Amino acid sequence: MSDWSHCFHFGVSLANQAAEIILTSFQKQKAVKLKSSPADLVTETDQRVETFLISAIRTQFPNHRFIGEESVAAGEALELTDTPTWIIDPIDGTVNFVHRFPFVAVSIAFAVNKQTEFGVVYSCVENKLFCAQRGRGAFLNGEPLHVSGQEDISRCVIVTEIGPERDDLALSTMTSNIYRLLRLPVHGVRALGTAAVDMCQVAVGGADAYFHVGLHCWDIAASAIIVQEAGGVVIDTNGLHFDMMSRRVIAASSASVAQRIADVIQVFPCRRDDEDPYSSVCGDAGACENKHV
Ligand code: LIP
Repeated sequence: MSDWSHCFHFGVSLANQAAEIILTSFQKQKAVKLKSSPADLVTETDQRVETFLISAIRTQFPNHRFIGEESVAAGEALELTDTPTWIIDPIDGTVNFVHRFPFVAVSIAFAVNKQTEFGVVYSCVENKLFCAQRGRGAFLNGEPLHVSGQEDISRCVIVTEIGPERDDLALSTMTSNIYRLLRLPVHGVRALGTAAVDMCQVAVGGADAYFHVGLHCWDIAASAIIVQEAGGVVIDTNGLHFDMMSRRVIAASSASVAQRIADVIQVFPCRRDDEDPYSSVCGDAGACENKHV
């Protein structure tokens, strides 16, 4: 197994420097632009952080590739190859950042041969740095992490998100999923507004599961390995193998809770991250399985 520790330590250093940029602007007024919907925002700080990260990595590792949220938004192709690739969300929780809601994170993952080697999620207002290297455990500010191990869905706190989609199908699917889980019942449903930090709550054991449909690889690539290295389970909403490009995820304290959530929730159609943006919404029916029956 190749040792990517030098890249990992470089990534942690970059996350700390990115956090300084974010915190410098956190209390200031922000100029906001819209992307895919009135709730999908981007600020100058998002772009500045991503430019800083890519520039620093390119200087250190000129042959590596990148998948960055704002680069993709600017039209760069989204393709995960076998080449060492940095998967970056400069500010996960941009709406929170704009509103000064104190859950914003820089998320940095690193994949080789399409396998994630490490993930770093720095929730910078909280000053909580979550990280994991494949096969070496998960940590919060240097302390080992482990999931709750909860196996009874009725004793779970579940984290999810109402994403930026505002069409009737997506909104009805997301809200009815919350209704169905609460009726099981479960102990509670929570949403922090950042997928990366949401998922890290499962790694900490403060929540027992997280699920979401419609997010992107940069939102969850880092937190997925953090949950896995904390002893958790990460699968697709169809109950099968997790695929960071599918835009669907369930992360849980145990396989039984993950499967129970897969049985209960429904999904809405969304294009895979690596799908041609000009193809039909559900180019791959399997990838966009819609359980509306
Ligand atoms: C955010 C996700 C969150 C979702 C938001 C947004 P961003 O990512 O982390 O789960 O609910 O709508 O997509 O855009 O702040 O990087």
